Amino acid sequence: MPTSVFISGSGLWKPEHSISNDELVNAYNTYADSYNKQHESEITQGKLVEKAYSSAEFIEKASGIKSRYVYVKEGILDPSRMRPQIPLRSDEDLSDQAEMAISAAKQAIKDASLSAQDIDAVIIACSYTQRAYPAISIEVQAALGIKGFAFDMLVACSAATFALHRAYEMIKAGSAKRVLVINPELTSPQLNYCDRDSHFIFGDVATAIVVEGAEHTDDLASKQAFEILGIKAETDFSKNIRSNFSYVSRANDSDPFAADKLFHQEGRKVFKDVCPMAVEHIKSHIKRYNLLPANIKRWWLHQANINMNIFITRKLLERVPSQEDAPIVLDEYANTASAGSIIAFHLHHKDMAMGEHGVLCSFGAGYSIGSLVLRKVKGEGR
Ligand code: CO8
Repeated sequence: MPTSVFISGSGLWKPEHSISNDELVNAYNTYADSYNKQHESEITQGKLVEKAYSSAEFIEKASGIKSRYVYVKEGILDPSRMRPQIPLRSDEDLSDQAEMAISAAKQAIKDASLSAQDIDAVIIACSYTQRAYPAISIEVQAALGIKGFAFDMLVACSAATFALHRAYEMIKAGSAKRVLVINPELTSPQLNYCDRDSHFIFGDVATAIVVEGAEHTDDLASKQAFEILGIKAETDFSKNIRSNFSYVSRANDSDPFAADKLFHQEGRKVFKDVCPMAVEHIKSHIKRYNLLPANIKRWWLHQANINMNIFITRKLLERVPSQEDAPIVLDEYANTASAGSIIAFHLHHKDMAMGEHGVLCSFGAGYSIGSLVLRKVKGEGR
């Protein structure tokens, strides 16, 4: 059984299309005008509420988001549609999510200096899978020619960290040697582009990480590696971030595409509830390894809101965090659900020196919080 577990490679795939705040707001405001005109009499009678305008300035100030990548742009900015128009694929074709996942996975495998045949388990971990079965992970496993086993798991914002936890445990238990954790976050089909409170929040992306066990870092093919010192997970039920999308809608005789079936949240409440939870969670986790916040070189935090991340790292460090302390990727990527902290890790770890520590942490829907304490043990750095 390997004595230690390492992250030896990472990958990031982003769609070729992006939407700026201005583009999004223009489309929404045109839609709002047409909605208000169409429902003028109900609005005057107080039966319906007038749709207020969205604002690019509000979005950037409230969230730090300037732009987002989208898998398919067509349809989203059409005021008469307000959702992406993703062509239906046949059962013979690779699914959209498998295709996204494979692009990120290939990069991660290459980054770990491995080939697909070296992997023996695949986890697809994200907020939604586009079908219930067969598992997207098994489709990816077959497409990459990986032996062993694969499964899908959904934990919303914490899917990626919770899957890394499972990979760590599987390696420690000896049930797998090298695990590929992939996060194809196809969020745009679940976003309510007709709701100004949430239309700006999410973007599409796929991330991947290779987790492997070894006795010594010399046994790893990869040129760089982070040892996973430990894992910590926490959940506390809350209805404040919710999607009621369900296969049961058919039996409920309810509209499967109604607003409550799409992402919706009480953003303010989430902010207030989750920030203190995340601070306490991280403090107690790093304490296990006799580390204090000042000993952590990098914070790869969940990317939901810039003000949330500043609040959390400020409480931890007792000073204003820099981009080097806690990288923010929201401006370019927006909230990519569970992939956010992995994007931050992927883009911002190569410069770290040997022996330096970092914390990867997700927080959000559930509520759920998942963290990993990492130490750089192989590779070039400063
Ligand atoms: N333009 C202009 N004004 C707006 C807009 C807009 N687009 N949206 C809201 N406003 C208005 C509000 O109506 C409100 O007006 P009033 O004061 O008249 O009521 C005013 O602006 C202030 O609104 P808020 O108090 O809501 O503004 P906040 O400063 O709280 O910012 C945020 C809103 C950005 C949503 C913020 O609350 C936030 O980010 N909170 C944290 C939420 C969070 O972390 N959520 C986790 C997300 S879930 C997740 O990560 C994974 C889920 C699974 C994936 C789902 C994929 C689809």
